[in-house]
Amino acid sequence: MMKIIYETSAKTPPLFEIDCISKCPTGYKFVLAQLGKRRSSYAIRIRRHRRSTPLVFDLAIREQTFGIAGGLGNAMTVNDSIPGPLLEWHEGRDVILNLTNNMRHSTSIHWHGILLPFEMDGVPGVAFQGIDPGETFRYQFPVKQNGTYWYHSHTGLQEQSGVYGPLVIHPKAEEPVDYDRDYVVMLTDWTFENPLDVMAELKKMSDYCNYQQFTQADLYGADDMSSGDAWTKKLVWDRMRMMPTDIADVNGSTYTYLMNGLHPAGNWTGLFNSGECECLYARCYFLHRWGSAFVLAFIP
Ligand SMILES: [Cu+2]
Repeated sequence: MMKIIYETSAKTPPLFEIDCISKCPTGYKFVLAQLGKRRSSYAIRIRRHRRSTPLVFDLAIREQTFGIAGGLGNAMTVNDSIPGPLLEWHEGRDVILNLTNNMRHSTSIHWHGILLPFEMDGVPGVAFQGIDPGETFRYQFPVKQNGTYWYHSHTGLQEQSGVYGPLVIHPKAEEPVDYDRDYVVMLTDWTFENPLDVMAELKKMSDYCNYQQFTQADLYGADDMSSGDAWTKKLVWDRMRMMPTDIADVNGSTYTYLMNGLHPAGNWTGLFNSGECECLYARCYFLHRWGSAFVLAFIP
């Protein structure tokens, strides 16, 4: 698609830039500039834009009944999956992301932790208007970093409904480690409740998910604690307005924890061929998108 930027000010003549970067493999930019005050004198300048063509990704968000966490949920998906597709970018190359909204609500995608021009940041009400139903928004920016990141909707609680995905940016320089296989492990959570209901419950009672509330019996002390110590301990926590058992506001009472979209019984597995195991170096990218949890990971 050709993009025409029209720029005008009192001091400088009008400038038309025909950006052919998505079509032209050499990545040149044609600039049509007015040479004098007379309208008839224009010149085309060719400016080197960037060396390589941008990587283009087409993404579409829609609502659907989705098989997840051992049941069927009302989900919002990116390209019909949760998590959305793994996006692999390359440091030093531009990316174009055409995001189509096939939902009845406005949406957005925010590129978490990515250095980019503010209008590409994807935060509605701050950087742009959001993407209306039926619209396609084109994100385009140079990739200036490398590493493991993720993307997610920044509209309402759509992220909790499934609008997120992993993002890996390969470095410009040589990879710092040798490996035979690459695995991306994205850790997320799912609730069959409407996320707005979860939020409403939390606002009424922040510890509504806590099934290990303090009871009167706890004040009688236990084997290792006298009643006086139990009272003292309770007062210490009360002064902080906290409970010793409240480690996460939302927990497994409503959440199913997912690994690459699979619930624990789904048993996500990173496979390799037999015979490879002695010389195999697998690299794992761990991405943690849990709304309210902690992760303990063990590598045997
Ligand atoms: Cu974010």
